[in-house]
Amino acid sequence: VAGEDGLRKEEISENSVVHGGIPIDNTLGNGYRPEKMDWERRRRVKIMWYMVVPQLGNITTMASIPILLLILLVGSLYSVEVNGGGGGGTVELVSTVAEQRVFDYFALALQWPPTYCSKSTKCCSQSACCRGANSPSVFTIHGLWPDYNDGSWPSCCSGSAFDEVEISTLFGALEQYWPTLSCSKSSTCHGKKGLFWAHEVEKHGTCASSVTGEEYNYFLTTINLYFTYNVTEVLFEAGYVPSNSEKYPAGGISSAIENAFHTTPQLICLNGALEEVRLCFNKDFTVRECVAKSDCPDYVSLPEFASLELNGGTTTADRSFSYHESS
Ligand code: U2P
Repeated sequence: VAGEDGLRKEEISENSVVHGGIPIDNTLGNGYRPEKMDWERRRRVKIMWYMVVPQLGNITTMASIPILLLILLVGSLYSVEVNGGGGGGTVELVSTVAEQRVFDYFALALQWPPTYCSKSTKCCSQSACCRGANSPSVFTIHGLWPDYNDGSWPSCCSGSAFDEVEISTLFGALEQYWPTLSCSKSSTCHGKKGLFWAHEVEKHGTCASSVTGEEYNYFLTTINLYFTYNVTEVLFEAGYVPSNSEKYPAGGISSAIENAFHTTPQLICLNGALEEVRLCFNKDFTVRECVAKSDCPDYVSLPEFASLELNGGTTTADRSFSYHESS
């Protein structure tokens, strides 16, 4: 059967639907409980002996030796593995340290493409701003971010580098609901330029994996949340529809979302236009308040889409987005 968004949508179980061919778990949201993961997952940090041994030359008093021995003893308590020998004649002491401070909550950041795209003056093949008539006309995903209650967040935690093969079955949904809007390629955590998806999963997904699981599950969890908390539908139904002439009270937009989802969103604006709506969740995906406050003026616009042009006139309206083009 056709879904409201025109995509194929068929019931496959009580709690699951297929959106655009992607099975989406509708149990996410208030009832969703991810598998308990190992919170104390640890990362290995290599301490090379050749970094430690030169320091011995600086130790001039016999009194320092017990201190050094104590340091080595404490270090060995943390050690899980000692790789001796090695071709280079160095002995490698491998110790473990806590991977990251345990994060407190998630922020689901959704962006309004017309506002985001208004920042850009140039077009490129990977940018969904340049899809002409097919450019996104709904809030799209920016990211699912683990956050701390003090307003900061972890980033670029240990984990595998982005592998597009892992999420190939999600491409349809990702291109539509998590499109790349920027032409300037994001920097990834590995000092390279890469896809928007690579940037988000490497910067944020690696720090969320204790709850979401790794890459594929990070994307799937995020898409599920996005469908469960349909901000576009809530705002359009409340009369907050795209317009280049209307201004809407930011408080009204906030209240519409609060009435629907029982949490106050964080609104982010750019030059008086709504750019992002962020919803916050506990780690069991029940809603909660965000820590950061909205930065919008009292009245905001929700601009209509103005398509950008690719290379002086040719829009990408009839070009299908290829993730390979930006890699
Ligand atoms: O808000 C500007 C950028 O800061 C990063 N951010 C913000 C809030 C938050 O809770 N977590 C977080 O990571 C985002 O960086 P990005 O993912 O775009 O690299 C956000 O865009």
